[in-house]
Amino acid sequence: GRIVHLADYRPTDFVLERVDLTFELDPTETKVEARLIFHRREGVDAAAPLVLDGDDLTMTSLLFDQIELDPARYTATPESLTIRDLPESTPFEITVVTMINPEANTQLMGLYRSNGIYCTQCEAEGFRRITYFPDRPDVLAVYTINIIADKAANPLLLSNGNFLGGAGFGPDKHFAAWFDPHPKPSYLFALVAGDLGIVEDTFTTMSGREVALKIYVEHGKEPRAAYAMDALKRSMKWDEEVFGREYDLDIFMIVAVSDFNMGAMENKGLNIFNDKYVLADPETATDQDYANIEAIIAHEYFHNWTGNRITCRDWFQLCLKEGLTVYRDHEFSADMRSRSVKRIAEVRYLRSEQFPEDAGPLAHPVRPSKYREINNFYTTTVYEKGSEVTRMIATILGRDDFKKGMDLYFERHDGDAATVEDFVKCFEDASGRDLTQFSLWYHQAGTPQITVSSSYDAGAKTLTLSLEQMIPATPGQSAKEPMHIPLRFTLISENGSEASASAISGGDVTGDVLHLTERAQSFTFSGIGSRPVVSLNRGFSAPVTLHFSQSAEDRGHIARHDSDLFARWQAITDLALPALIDAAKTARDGGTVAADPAFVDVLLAVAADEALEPAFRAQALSLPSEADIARELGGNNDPDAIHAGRQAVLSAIATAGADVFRKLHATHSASGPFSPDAAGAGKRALKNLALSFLSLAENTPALAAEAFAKADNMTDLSQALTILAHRFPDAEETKQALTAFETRFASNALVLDKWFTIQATIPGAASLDRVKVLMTSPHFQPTNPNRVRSLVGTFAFGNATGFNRADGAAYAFFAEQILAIDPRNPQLAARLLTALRSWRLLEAGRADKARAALATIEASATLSTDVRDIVDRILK
Ligand code: DPP
Ligand code: ZN
Repeated sequence: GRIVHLADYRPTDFVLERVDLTFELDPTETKVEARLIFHRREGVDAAAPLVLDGDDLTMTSLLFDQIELDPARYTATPESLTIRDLPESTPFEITVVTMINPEANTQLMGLYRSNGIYCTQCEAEGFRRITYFPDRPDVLAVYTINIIADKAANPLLLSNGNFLGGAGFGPDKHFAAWFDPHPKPSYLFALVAGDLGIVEDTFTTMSGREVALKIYVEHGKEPRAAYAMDALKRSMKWDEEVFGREYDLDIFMIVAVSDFNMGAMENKGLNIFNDKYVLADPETATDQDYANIEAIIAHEYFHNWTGNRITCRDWFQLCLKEGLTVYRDHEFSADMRSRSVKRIAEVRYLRSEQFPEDAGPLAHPVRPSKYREINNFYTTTVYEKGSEVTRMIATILGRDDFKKGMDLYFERHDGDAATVEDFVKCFEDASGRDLTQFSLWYHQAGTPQITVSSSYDAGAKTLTLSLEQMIPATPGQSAKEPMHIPLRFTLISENGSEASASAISGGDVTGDVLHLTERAQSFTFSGIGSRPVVSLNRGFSAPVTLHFSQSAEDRGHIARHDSDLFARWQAITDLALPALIDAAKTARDGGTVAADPAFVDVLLAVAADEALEPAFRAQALSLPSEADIARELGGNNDPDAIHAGRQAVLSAIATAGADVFRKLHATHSASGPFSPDAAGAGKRALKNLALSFLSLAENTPALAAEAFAKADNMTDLSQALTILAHRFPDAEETKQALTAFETRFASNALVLDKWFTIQATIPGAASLDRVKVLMTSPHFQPTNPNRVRSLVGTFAFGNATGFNRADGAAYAFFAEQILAIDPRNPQLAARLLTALRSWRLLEAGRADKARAALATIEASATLSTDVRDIVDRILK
């Protein structure tokens, strides 16, 4: 594929006025008739041809104003349709007929069949696999859709917008017509046909309109859609209350399908979901599943305004809809749940997924300036860092001006295909602030590294905070400009209260936000009576890495006293990381790991503190992950040593805290009836962590086996199974539990994904053979992305010791898998392959073997553009 550059953007030569599509659905021979009305854009050369995008298309007929077009006037290939000699200014109609094969569409882009259901996925460039079209987000048109299909097999015929009507069509078929009055780009088109069950409800909007809500799932699964429906109604209400956004059609539909490359898709009025993010009940869904469903239902619904009403001018602007919409769904979940705990989870995810991306060969700016395959830019940088950038705008402007800016954005750009510059301008205009320097966040890749030191002058009663920012070089960007970094802070005095300064010099400070704008900058606070402890980047106000050599005492002080729970958790993490790094080094040198008793004391005090919410305590007890440690070590890494060191620290905590954990487990085991809410989830998380530590302290599978037998919900059940499998992989209890789980959920593919994941992530070199055996299980379907991700994906992303076994056998296996998946589903293969993005941080032996595996992929002559793009960049 060729490289697309942002700098080359220009509008289309022809304006698309309207779109009429007629689908005659057939599993292998679907006929698509597209009637497209265009006119030449003013000022465009009269000789310019109309060039439409295609992907793997077969055209059977082409009419111009309803008359067959002279073959001399057009050129059709599977990838494009070019039509010449077109009218200078009058509108004209092109009628194209293409034949497509939904059954054979294993890429899951365009129109395909999943479990007998016809469905579509058009973002980013799937529509061109349906018909020839100006398939780009700045081409907005009004669509009318006709669907004709066999009536018995497809009682349901759905598309975007409002239902116009339907009737019989010959003896066995019927048709339905849909009209979407909102102009939209092709990536938001959707069609669904088949036989599904339905859950219905209504929502009355703030202006009093009644909206019909419909969630379609496989027959028999209707009860498992209740939580999704509840989350949808809460999302609709929240968007009215917090962002003033009302829904704009008479009907809102969600369809759950079992084969889906992504989480979900925000098609106008007809969201299509990976069923994993719709279906839940206590018996089959974990608390994490419930939280994901709530967040993703909200995310896709919020796209109706941030994405659909205001869309992107081009795919370089992807963060305009994704970063902003992630920010909105984060705020929603924070309002529905515990804000601090939600923030901790977000930051954990950002650090474990986005920071490595930003530090490796795939690093790219939040708004990239070039791409070879847009599918490879649905990244944590665009989504998660994009959300952080939006959050920083809110932090810099403050709540009121941020709201004014959002209101202005909705007012000014409704109906537009907008850019990041348009978005930022709204906040500048609303607040009067200059965001020029701030905008570097969109353009410079790499996680800023901030070095901080503080010094207190008792005589002068001043505290000086010196900061220096460094943005590491990233592919294509060697030199970086200093950025505008908003850091929330407080000064905590000896007695734990927050000290206030009478004056500040050296830089801009607004409220509790310190604005770092220079490469190096010192802020002096005066009127400080005694040496305070500085708590910096509270709430993770900026997505940066702080290098602040605070003493363990100071960190302990923050961990005990900060009024920001996030900052307390961060302080515990800052205490834990050096201990875990030491442990990894000691384990590597063959020494005996000893955990710092002071750190263990802080941790156990938090665990036992009944004044703190259980979910927070669970977060504190979930030490930094092996990936966190590897990132911090930053090179020459040995995953076995990291794992062994971390396990030794966990054992030390378990032994020292056995009584605390026994009590926690007992207290929270006798919980009342199941509720998926945040409070219930927090208690279960704490209880299960206590069980895990206790099992370690007593070194017996008996406790987890008992918990497995008693569990009355999937969270407890899967946690007990995880403890058994990960800590006691060879125990008889573990074998029995794995078999019992498999038998009990044999007909529930989504639950069996957990069974695959738990086994694929058992630490140690033996897991490779386990994964190979599991791939031969009748439950494993190699064409289903959820199955592949839960087995091969979690092995590669979530099993550092197994995937990185020293002999390189897992890399070779992985390369084979990528090469096998790629011809079927390039998007899935490319996404999996990113698991090797940090191979250069491994010690030399493993790094060589990883490179060799990557080289076998690169050597294939038939790679998709998706995989070619990733492998080239990873090896560069
Ligand atoms: N636009 C989808 C989402 O993130 C993904 N294609 O919601
Ligand atoms: Zn999205």
